[in-house]
Amino acid sequence: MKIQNQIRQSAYKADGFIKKYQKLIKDTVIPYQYSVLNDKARGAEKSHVVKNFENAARALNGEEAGDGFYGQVFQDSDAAKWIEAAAYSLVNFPDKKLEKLCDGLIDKIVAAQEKDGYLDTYFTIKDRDKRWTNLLEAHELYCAGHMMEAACAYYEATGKNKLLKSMLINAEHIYKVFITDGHEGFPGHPEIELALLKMYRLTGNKHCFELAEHFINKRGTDPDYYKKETQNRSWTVWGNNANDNDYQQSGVPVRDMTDAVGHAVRAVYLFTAMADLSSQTNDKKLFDACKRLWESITEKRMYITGGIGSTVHGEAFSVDYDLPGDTAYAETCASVGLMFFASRMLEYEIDSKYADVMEQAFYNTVLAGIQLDGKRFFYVNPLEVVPGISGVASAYRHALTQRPGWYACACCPPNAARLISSFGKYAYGENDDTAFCHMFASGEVNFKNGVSLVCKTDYPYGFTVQYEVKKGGALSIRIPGWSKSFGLSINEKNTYVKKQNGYVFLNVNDGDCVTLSLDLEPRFVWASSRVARLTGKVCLLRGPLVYCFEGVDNGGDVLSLALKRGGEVKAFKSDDEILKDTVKLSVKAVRRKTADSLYSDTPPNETDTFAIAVPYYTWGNRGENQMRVWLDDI
Ligand code: FUB
Ligand code: ZN
Repeated sequence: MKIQNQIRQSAYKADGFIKKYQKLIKDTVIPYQYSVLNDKARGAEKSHVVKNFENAARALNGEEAGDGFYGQVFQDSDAAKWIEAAAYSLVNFPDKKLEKLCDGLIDKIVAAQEKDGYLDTYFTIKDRDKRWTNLLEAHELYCAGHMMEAACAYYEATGKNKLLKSMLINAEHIYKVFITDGHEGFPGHPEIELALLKMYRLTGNKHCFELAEHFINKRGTDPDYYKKETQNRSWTVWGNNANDNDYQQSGVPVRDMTDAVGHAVRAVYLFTAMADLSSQTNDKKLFDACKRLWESITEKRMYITGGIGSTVHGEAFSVDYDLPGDTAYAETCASVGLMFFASRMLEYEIDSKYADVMEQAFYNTVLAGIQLDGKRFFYVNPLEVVPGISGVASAYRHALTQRPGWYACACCPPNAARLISSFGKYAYGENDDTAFCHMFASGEVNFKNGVSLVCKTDYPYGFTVQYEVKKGGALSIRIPGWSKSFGLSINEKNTYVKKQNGYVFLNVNDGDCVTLSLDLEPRFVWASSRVARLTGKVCLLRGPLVYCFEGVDNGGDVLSLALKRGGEVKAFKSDDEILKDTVKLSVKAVRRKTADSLYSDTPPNETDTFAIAVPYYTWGNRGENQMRVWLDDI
């Protein structure tokens, strides 16, 4: 079986929309996050993550551990994700100063590693005897996984192997604990599985592979494992319910899983590793489980924005068709993880449905996670907010109307940063024979089959994609499921090519110019009537972008707006400074003005109007106001 893989980070040099975002990450997000990690960002939640490493190193030297440990039990992972984002960014935009900052932080991290290879500041500072006694809650394997990913990215970016060496030693330590010495546990929060597989790909280290396989296969084989673990310890982090096998995806072995349940980020990180392992070992049973889980998510449990996790309770999936917009959780990390999952599914099976979702999650929820100026971030991504209720009333407290500067639980901001910086890995894929274009991203890309292209497009606002072929060969391009029709020309000659699984397969020559034209018309989209919250509602999309209505464009009130079915929709360049370079939509609508009283027997007074919609990812950038993705359809 020929597996399609992600391209190397250095194989893609971005231009256009993606380059602008990667520049924002480099110029603003990475420096800002570095200042947060060092507790130098004014007005942001305290992080203390760098101090935690310094204090752990002190403890290892037999000194007092400074001001001790502060933060979440998984605070170390914020530093890891920052290094990973910085590493990708160093490939995009070489920068000696940033590299020095990374080297300095890596020195501090490695200094906090214990002699036996263990690395986790929470336990090194607080209580070394408690290591590996609380896999359910304590995130040791999760933190190790993130640090392994950072180590791989930094080695690939710079050739420097200090962190990689240290994480290989850490992996050996974990191998000893879980395989040689037979610890019965498996990760409470999956992450290390996908990271170990990355380390294996990079270094060929067999223990990394075995350990990943072990953790994946072990999960769910003893549904009582966490119960026993909890009984065997006298301490807890949050008092997690050890019987909630859905929450931690531990009730059944992975090959028997059917529905996506529990904590959404944990789920998609696990499924990513399962998909990766299935393609590396050609394990059809495992891949079939991944397919069932994929269908469970994308056909019954995913928001139109590519957000997942319908409930704040456990940051989790709930049940089929339960997709409330106003109380949605739809964590930014979960959509990042969904992209990981999609990308690994493509390795086993080329099918455009995976890249369609990858794109949906990216252009809507992941980008919404970052304010347009790169300084504020959403953790939760609701599809409707009403100031005064959202972020205030108890059921809505998590659904903020504005992005905060940082979070006490800061998993999302660096996650979005690492994803955007490595966008090329998701947009382009390859095997020895074929170059794959899964998403449309301007810039130059060089594949291992020898194909070299320059892609030119204004995507996601322009729907012509041009590939100038510098070196020819086998090339496959995805035709997005949302595009009702498409045109393909080679050297300006219309060419008919049949789609296979949503891709066209071409053989291109040096100097060819391939042009793909996609549907630019805005689309009305309705949800299945099984989604109780969305009956009678409609939303607007153009290309991959979901649109939403904000008060600021609509006289301060979007709650009284309804859309006219089939009404003309006009796309126009945004006239406003903050949303410059975006395209807004104007659509025929009705304003339904009600009486002032809470209830009235006077029907609303209806007047025709135009409603203005903006891309969902840009919402909340112009002050606090109402926002709605779905409006009544009349
Ligand atoms: O537990 C680590 C991370 O913090 C999770 O992935 C997020 O959902 C948040 O709970
Ligand atoms: Zn998060």
